[in-house]
Amino acid sequence: MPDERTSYRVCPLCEATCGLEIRSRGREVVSIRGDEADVFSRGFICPKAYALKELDADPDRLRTPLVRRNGMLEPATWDEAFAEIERRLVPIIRERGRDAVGVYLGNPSVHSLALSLYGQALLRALGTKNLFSASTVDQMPKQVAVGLMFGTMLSTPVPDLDRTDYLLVLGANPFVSNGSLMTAPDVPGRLRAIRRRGGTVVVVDPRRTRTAAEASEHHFIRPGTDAYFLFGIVHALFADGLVRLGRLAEHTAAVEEVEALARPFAPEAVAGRCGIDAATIRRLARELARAERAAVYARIGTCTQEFGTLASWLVDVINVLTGHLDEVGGAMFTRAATGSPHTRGTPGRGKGVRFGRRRSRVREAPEVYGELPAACLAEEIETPGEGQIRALVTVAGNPVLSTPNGARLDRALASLEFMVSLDIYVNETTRHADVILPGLSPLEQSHYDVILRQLAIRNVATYSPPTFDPPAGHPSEWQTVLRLAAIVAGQGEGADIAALDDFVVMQRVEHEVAAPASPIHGRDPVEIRSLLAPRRGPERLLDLLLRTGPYGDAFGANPGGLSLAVLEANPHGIDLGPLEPRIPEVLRTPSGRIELAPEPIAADVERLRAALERSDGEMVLIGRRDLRSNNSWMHNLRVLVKGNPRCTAQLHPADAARLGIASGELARVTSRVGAIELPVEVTDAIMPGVMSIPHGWGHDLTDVRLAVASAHAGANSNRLADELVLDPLSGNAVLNGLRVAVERAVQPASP
Ligand SMILES: Nc1nc2c(c(=O)[nH]1)N[C@H]1C(S)=C(S)[C@@H](COP(=O)(O)OP(=O)(O)OC[C@H]3O[C@@H](n4cnc5c(=O)[nH]c(N)nc54)[C@H](O)[C@@H]3O)O[C@H]1N2
Ligand SMILES: Nc1nc2c(c(=O)[nH]1)N[C@H]1C(S)=C(S)[C@@H](COP(=O)(O)OP(=O)(O)OC[C@H]3O[C@@H](n4cnc5c(=O)[nH]c(N)nc54)[C@H](O)[C@@H]3O)O[C@H]1N2
Ligand code: SF4
Ligand SMILES: [Mo]
Repeated sequence: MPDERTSYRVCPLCEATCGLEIRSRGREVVSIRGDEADVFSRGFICPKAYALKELDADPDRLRTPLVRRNGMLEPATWDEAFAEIERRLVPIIRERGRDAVGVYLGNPSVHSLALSLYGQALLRALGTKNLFSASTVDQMPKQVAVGLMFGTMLSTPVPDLDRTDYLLVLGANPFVSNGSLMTAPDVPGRLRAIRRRGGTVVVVDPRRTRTAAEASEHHFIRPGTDAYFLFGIVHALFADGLVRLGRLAEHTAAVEEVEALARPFAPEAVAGRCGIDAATIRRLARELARAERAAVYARIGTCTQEFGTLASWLVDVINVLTGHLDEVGGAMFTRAATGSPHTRGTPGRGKGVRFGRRRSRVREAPEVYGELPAACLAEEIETPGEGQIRALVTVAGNPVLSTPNGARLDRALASLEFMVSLDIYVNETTRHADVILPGLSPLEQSHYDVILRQLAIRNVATYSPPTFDPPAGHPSEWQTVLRLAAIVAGQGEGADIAALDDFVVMQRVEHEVAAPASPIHGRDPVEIRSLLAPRRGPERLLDLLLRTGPYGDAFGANPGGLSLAVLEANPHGIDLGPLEPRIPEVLRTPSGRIELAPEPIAADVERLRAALERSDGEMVLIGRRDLRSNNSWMHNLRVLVKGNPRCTAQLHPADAARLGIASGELARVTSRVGAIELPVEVTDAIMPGVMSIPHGWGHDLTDVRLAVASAHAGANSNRLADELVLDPLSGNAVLNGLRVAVERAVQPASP
């Protein structure tokens, strides 16, 4: 019997970055526990981490490429799979141009070290304008708002959780999600600590969530109306003389413009629309302004809605107006070890961001950060003409379940000439692929959260080597990505991957030494590359990022600074300290100031004002998350799906009585685009007139190879979400606040 071994790694499943202690024997996982010595998580984990053992062993997780032959996906060798891609994809590019190939990047491409570092190489090689990602069913409104206000797509202030005394939370349920755009292990513990030290947590949500239940106070809000509520606070801050910019005054532009924009939104004017009374809005404004250390934090409920960008913007407007932005205990900017767009370039000034440099072909939706709205994907596949998508590459995504009007996209995918998926399952999306290239088990990959650590509430760096070697002959995902890049670049399926990797690194090194603000500016790129030897792949790129980052050793210029070798010697992570004030240095706007009323956002306020008197439909739909679920893709693990069904429609008792539906009975829910049936759960934790259905379910489609998930199929809430309704500034889908009709379904005959 092989010896038992203990190794440490960071959990890659959500944004919380918890440290794990993994005991293994040979290729077998013996146990998974929280790593008590992890400098950030101190032993905290959630039930999903244990499921890594089952994910690693899941017989449905793909171990070999699949190639479609006579209509069936069949196992193939890696060479056969790449040959098939070359044979089918290259002629499409040659005959119809690069835009004929669409790309969809899913959520795990942000969590995977390989995909976050090498994804760009594939996109560059492909050169398509038809790029889509899960960002436009998620946080794009926040990225648009902070880009315009502070200058880069990742200039997102994060609440300084461990030092704040007052936190206003909207549209987030971190007791379940473990936090988002706010990387921190054990957010529940950190929120409880705020109250324990005498502070206040206020939650605004149409549902009394677990986070709300543990807060100091909770207010129901009508879905989609956060911008009204937040403008009400802004109005009150000005009207009651509570605006106090402090140190930020000289760094902030357009404060008077914000005051003017807020004029139609007095608390009394918005109270009826958002369902929170004017006195409460005024009191919260006052409490926020008077608290010494306070922050407003909002997440997906405020992004995936009709006024997503406005709501996301107003959150930081309030943080600025109350003097809490960039202050200890307020909303602060991370300084990540690998650097970020706001640690590079000239401190305090930059190019800012621009959108709409081109538009989507069919709906003319503006491009945002180089992407088109995921909600446009189906129409770009279906609509003939120059630039029509005829082939698709999906990378770690399941848009049939995660993007609006999933049924339409499902049909569109079936009409493609060719589809390649990088994925680990045959699921609702990848069942349409002609070739599937499997990634590895999370335990067979190295890990570093290059992106999430840029949004962390502390500056922390942790590297995890692979726990197990990949199976013989199974390439790491960065190698798969590079091989695919070589094929679409016309270099053939037999290209030299090591040489390509050298090329990718050399490009980055040359970029660094050419950048005036880089700590290795002017150095010899060949010397730098030799100092990175003998590393390869993601480790080499990560080492480069760390050594040129804000704490880096700068290849000798800053002795004792960070490098990958230092992280390797510290498997429980390195704590680089709490967040520190960074204004003005962090700003990258052309003016060098905080743009409090960016022109595109100010122009959108009229749309909000025009809808002030509008009334909602009788029932509106919102989403929710579950602790033992992760978007669409972990339902094949028994430990996570056992017990009561999770995919239920929550309904207030008054609505249930009116509709004549009892708990456990099936409801039929209909929207403009479709209908689903699912069991009802009657609960007074939800606001009257609102129904909550989680997304990521609906595993009952033919040809998926998910034995466990299919037996716990649930219904796909995105069969209801309307692909034609977007937040106009960000192109983000509207997944919350959707009008639906609800009735009691014809009940199945009892057995
Ligand atoms: N109605 C509604 N819809 C929503 C949301 C909502 O709140 N309501 N939330 C939205 C949000 S926030 C998000 S992020 C999206 C998620 O949307 P997607 O990213 O499209 O979907 P996921 O369910 O995360 O699917 C991830 C895929 O990656 C695969 N995968 C996992 N690990 C790896 C790996 O290491 N390599 C590769 N190649 N593949 C891997 C899985 O098998 C799965 O197919 O859903 C969105 N959709
Ligand atoms: N267990 C688990 N953890 C996850 C995930 C998961 O699927 N499962 N997904 C991960 C991903 S990809 C993401 S992006 C994050 C998301 O992390 P969170 O943003 O915390 O996501 P949710 O738990 O869906 O919380 C959203 C809340 O918004 C509320 N809401 C809906 N509409 C509105 C509205 O109009 N206004 C307001 N104020 N509230 C509204 C909902 O009732 C819900 O409580 O979670 C991540 N973590
Ligand atoms: S909270 Fe997130 S990172 Fe932490 S153990 Fe759970 S899934 Fe993993
Ligand atoms: Mo997400």
